[in-house]
Amino acid sequence: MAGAESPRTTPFSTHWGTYHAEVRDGRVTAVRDYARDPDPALIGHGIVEALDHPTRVGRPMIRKGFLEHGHRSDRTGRGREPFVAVPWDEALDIAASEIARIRDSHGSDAIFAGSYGWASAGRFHHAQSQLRRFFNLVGGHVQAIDTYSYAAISATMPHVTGPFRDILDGATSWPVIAEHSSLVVMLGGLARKNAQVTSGGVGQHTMREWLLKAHARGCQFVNISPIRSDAISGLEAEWIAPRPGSDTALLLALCHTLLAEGLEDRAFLDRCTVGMDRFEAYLRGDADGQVKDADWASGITGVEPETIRALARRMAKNRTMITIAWSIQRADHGEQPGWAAVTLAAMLGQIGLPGGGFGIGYGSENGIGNPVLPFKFPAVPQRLNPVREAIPVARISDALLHPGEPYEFNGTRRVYPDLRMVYWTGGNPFHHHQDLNRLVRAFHRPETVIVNEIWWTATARHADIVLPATTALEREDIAMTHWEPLIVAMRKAIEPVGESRSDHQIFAGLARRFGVEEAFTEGRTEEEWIEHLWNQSRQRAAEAGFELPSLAELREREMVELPPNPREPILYDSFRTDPEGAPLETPSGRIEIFSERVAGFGYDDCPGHPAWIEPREWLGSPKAERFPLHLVSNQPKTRLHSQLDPGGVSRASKIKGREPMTMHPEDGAARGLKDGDVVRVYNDRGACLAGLILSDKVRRGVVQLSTGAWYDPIEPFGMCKHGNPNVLTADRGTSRLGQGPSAHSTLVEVERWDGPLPPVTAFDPPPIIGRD
Ligand SMILES: Nc1nc2c(c(=O)[nH]1)N[C@H]1C(S)=C(S)[C@@H](COP(=O)(O)OP(=O)(O)OC[C@H]3O[C@@H](n4cnc5c(=O)[nH]c(N)nc54)[C@H](O)[C@@H]3O)O[C@H]1N2
Ligand SMILES: Nc1nc2c(c(=O)[nH]1)N[C@H]1C(S)=C(S)[C@@H](COP(=O)(O)OP(=O)(O)OC[C@H]3O[C@@H](n4cnc5c(=O)[nH]c(N)nc54)[C@H](O)[C@@H]3O)O[C@H]1N2
Ligand SMILES: [Mo]
Repeated sequence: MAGAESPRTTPFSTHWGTYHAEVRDGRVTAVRDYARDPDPALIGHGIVEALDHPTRVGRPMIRKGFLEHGHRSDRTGRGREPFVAVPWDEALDIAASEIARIRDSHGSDAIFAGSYGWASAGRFHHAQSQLRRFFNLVGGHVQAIDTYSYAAISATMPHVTGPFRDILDGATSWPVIAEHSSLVVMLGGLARKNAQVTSGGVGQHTMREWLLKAHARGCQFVNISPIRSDAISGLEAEWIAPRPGSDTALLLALCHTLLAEGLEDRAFLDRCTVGMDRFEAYLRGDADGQVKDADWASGITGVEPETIRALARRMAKNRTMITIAWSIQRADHGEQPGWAAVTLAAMLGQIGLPGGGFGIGYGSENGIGNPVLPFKFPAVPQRLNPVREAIPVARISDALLHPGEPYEFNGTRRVYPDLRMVYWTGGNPFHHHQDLNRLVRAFHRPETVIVNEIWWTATARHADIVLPATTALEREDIAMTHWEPLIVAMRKAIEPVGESRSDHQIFAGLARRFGVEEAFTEGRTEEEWIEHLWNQSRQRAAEAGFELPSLAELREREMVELPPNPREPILYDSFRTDPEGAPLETPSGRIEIFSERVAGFGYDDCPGHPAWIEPREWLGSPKAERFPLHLVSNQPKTRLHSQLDPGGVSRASKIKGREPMTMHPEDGAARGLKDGDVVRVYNDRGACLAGLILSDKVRRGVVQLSTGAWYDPIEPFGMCKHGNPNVLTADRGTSRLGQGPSAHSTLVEVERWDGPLPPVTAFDPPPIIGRD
C-alpha cells in the first residue's frame, strides 16, 4: 500500500445533517453520510466543490471607490466596481474607524446589524452571536425582529393561542401522530425536501419513516398544495390544489360546512374558546352579505364545492391533524390562514387529543414533531443591546429607503431609523429578500456596508468592505440544539482557505481597535470558549438528569446521542384537560377565535377574526391578465437557501446552467415551450432566466422556481441570468400586524428565451485589481 495514504475522516454537522469529511493532503475529497441517518439529505455532498471554490473570498477586500474616497464614494458603485485586496490590519482599521465615525456622529441607532440569516451550525462560531456581542460592547445596533420563516404567524399566534415558540416546541410528536391520527390534512404539504433541515444541526431525518408508519396503520392524507410532490410518495395522499394564496377561503368554507351540518364540537368551543359568535356572524355574512360557504369558496379557490363539503365531513368523522406549512403565511395577509386553520381545528374539538388538533411547521423543518430536549444549551452571551430600535426583519428595504417614515407593526406605531451603516454576517439578503432590484437601490443608501462572508455572494459583492470568513470545516466547534438529541464534535478538517478568519477572530480584531478586546474574548482562546460552553452544557444537562462526557471524550467518540425524551408531547393537552387551571397565555386564557386585542388595533388588513382578504397579487387579481402565472418560490431541494449553490449537488440540478423551473405541460404547450428550454420569467418588477421542466406535479397556472440561485444580473438592475426568483417577488409586508415577507404572492409570465445565452457569472469572483 506504499504511497496510498488513507484519508483521515472528521465529523461535522450542518443545518441539513451530520457527515464525515474525508481529508487527503489537506483537502476534503468526499463527504460520507451519518450511518444512523435513515434518510440522509443530498445537500451535504455539495460542500466538496464549494470549500475551495474560486469564489471563496480568501482575502480582505475593499471596493475600489470606497478605498479611494471612503464614505464619500459613489455608492452606486456597489455591486459593479472592482475590489482591491488589502492586508487584514488595514481592512480592520478601516472597518473600525467607519463604525466609530458613524456611531460618534449619528449614534449607534444609525448602525443596522440585524444581519438576518442562517449562517452555519456550531454553537460557538454562530456568526450573528459574535456580531451582536461585539456591537453590544461598543454602543449597540439596530436589530431585526423575527424571521423570514414565519414572521406573520408568529406575530398572530400570541393573540390566538399564546407564544409561538410553545407551538413549535410543544408540537404533538410524530410517534403520537403515527399511532393516533386517522386523517392528516396538510396545508402546503409535508415536503421531504424541507424536512432535511433543522437550524443548528440534524442527526436523524425522521419525518418520512413516521409518515409511512402512519400510512401503514391506515391513516389517510390530504395534500392541499399547488405542488403534488409536497406529499411524499408512498402516502397515496389525495391532492387538492387550490389557487395559491386562497387557503383562507377554503378553510372558512370548511368551517361553514361544519356549522351548516351541525358537525362542530360545541362543548369544546364553549369550554376552550372565545369569540365563536363573532366568527359565526362573519361566516353567515351578517355584515358583508356574503355567506362563506363552499360555493363561495369554490369561486375563489377553484376547488369543487362538493370536494370542500366532503372534506369537512371527513375531518369531523376522523381523528384529524391539520398541519400548516410555514409557506402559506409567507404571503399577503399571511396572518389569516393559520388563524383560520386553528379555528377549524377548534371547531373539530380535537385540540389536545392524541393525533388531533393542529401543528405549525411539520415538514417545514425536521425538528418539528421530534420531541425537544428538556433543557437548552448555552450560547455565546451576546450582552445587552443599548439600542432599543429594531425593525421587522423583512422591512429592510423600506427602512433603508424611507428613514424617518412612520409605519405600524403589531399594535405599535413606529418610525424607521436613519440607518447609515449596514453590517451583515452569516446571511445573504441578496438571496433572501424580496424584490432584489429594490434592494439594490436600498443598498445604495447607507454610507458604509461591511460584510463577513465565505464566498462572493451577491451580498458580499454589494459591500464596501468584505472580510473573508472560514467555513465550519476550518474550525473547531460543537453542534448542539434542543431540537436534536445528537451532539456532534465538529472538528477542523482543513486549514482556513486563503487568509480567512472565523467571525470570532474578526470581531476580536475589531474589538481590539475599540479597546474592548478583553471584554469581547473574556481572555479566552477559541478553544477555551468551546470548553467553557461545553462545561456549561454539561451542567445544564446534569440538572435535567443527563450525563454528558468530557470534551476530550466527546471528541474521542465524535458524537453522543441523548436518550429519547420519554414524554411524547401533545400540543395543548393540559389546557384541554383543564382550561381554567392551565390556561393559555392569551388575554382570555382561551383560544381566541375573535381577538379583542387585534380588533382594537383597527387594521383593515388584519381584523379581529380570521377573514378572507383578497391578496394584492394572485390568480384572481386583474394583474393576472398580464401576468397569468402564480410563482411559487419555495425552498430548494439541493441546497440550504443560497448556501452551496456553487457546489456539485446544486449545480447538477441546473438546466443549461440555469435554475430549474417547473410548469404544467398545458401551460407550456400554450406558450410553445418544451422541456429543457431556457425561458425568461418576468413581471413588472424584474426578470430572470430559468431552465424549464414540464410536469403535471404542479397545478395549472402555477410555476415553481426555488429560491437560492445566486443573483446574477446581466447589468445593474438587469435580468438575472441565473434564476433567482427574488427579482420577481413583491416586497410588501403581510399586513400591519405581522409585517412579514410575502414572497409567495407573486404573478409572472414566461416566454422562451431565444436570444444568445449569456454565461452565468455568479460563481466567478468579481474583478479584483491591484492598487494603482
Ligand atoms: N422568494 C422567497 N424568498 C425567501 C424565502 C421564500 O420562501 N421565498 N424564504 C425565506 C426564508 S424562510 C429564509 S430563512 C431566508 C434564508 O436566507 P439566508 O439565511 O440569508 O440564506 P443563506 O443562503 O442560508 O445565507 C447564509 C449566508 O451566510 C454565509 N455563512 C455561512 N456560515 C457562515 C459563517 O460562519 N460566517 C459568515 N460570516 N458567513 C457564513 C453563507 O455563505 C450564506 O451566504 O430566505 C427567505 N427568502
Ligand atoms: N432542502 C431545504 N430545506 C429547507 C430549507 C432549504 O433552503 N432547503 N429552508 C428551511 C427554512 S429556513 C424554512 S423557513 C423552511 C420553510 O418551510 P416551508 O415554508 O414549509 O417551505 P416552502 O418550500 O417554502 O413551502 C412548502 C410548500 O408550500 C406550498 N405552497 C406555496 N404556496 C402555497 C399556498 O398558497 N397554499 C398552499 N396550500 N401551499 C402553498 C409549496 O408548494 C411549497 O412546496 O424550510 C426549511 N427547509
Ligand atoms: Mo426560514
